[in-house]
Amino acid sequence: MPHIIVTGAAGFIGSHTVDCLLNSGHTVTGLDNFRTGQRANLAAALTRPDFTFHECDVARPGVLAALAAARPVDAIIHLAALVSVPESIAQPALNHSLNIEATFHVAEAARLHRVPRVVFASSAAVYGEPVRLPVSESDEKNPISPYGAAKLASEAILLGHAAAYGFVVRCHRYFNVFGPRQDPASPYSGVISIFQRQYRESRPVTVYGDGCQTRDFISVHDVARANALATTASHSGIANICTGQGTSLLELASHFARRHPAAGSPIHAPARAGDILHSIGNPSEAQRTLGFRATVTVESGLAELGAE
Ligand code: UD2
Repeated sequence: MPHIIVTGAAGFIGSHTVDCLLNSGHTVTGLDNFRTGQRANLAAALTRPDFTFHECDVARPGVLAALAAARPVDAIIHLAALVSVPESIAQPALNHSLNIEATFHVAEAARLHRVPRVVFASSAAVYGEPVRLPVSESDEKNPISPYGAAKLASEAILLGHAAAYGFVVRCHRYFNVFGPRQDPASPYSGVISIFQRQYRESRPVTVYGDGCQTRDFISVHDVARANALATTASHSGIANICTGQGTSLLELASHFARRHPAAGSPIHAPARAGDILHSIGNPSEAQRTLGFRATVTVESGLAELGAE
């Protein structure tokens, strides 16, 4: 059975990726330092004999390399990161360590221990405000945060190592990922997890700006499947992981309002500083190179959240 290391295994995307890999017959080693990940996210995985977990920090040199040396690895899926754009602005040095240096250690572990494939969690944040919609991988990259810049730099580090040392790297630029286990507690959580909690508690949601901004919301189940598919890719490359469909904040609020008719109308507040107006990805490269196509619509994804 292929053996896959997942960094950031206890996180939102990490834990779903672990579940998806285990359910498709892989042996998985999960790593997490619980900085933002939660042990509860791995409740199902931890009962499985084909899952091993290590509490450790992949930003520390040698940690990942030691694990890759201990047992042959078919792929590393590198999801451990500082995941918040505002946090990267408040703490650029921490962003550098967790998002750039940690990626370099992943590249080195792959080089030193002949790991044939690395899958990397990049982000639509590399584009900044997209120059056209839907945005394609070769379009201009103008990151507007240390987070976006670190993701772009990490792609380059991994692809350079891959070309020089002969392994395959797949960089996945995730758009707005949503689904179960996304922590709504932080003010910087994804808008869907925040709305879900507020509607459930019959509190009105806040829409920043006029609500006409659009996002390409993709289910975490689709993202996990794209990660698993990339562990057998034959060529290095970069792909948007998105649906190609935009949903405005007002449309999103009305989806929720239909499910929670008792909740009040949304409150409007000024647009958030640095907010991008429209973000919609072109999904064709992921389809061409991985055979990946998103299958979960926003409505069915919200139905799953509501059923929790
Ligand atoms: C997403 C990613 C971020 C980065 C960025 C790249 C998430 C959580 N964040 O940021 O990591 O990749 O894309 O461009 O996926 N909003 C409201 N009310 C709320 C909360 C949010 O109106 O209570 C609005 C917010 O102003 C924005 C939209 O909802 O226009 C989406 O906000 P978000 O924080 O979910 O994600 P985004 O696109 O800012």
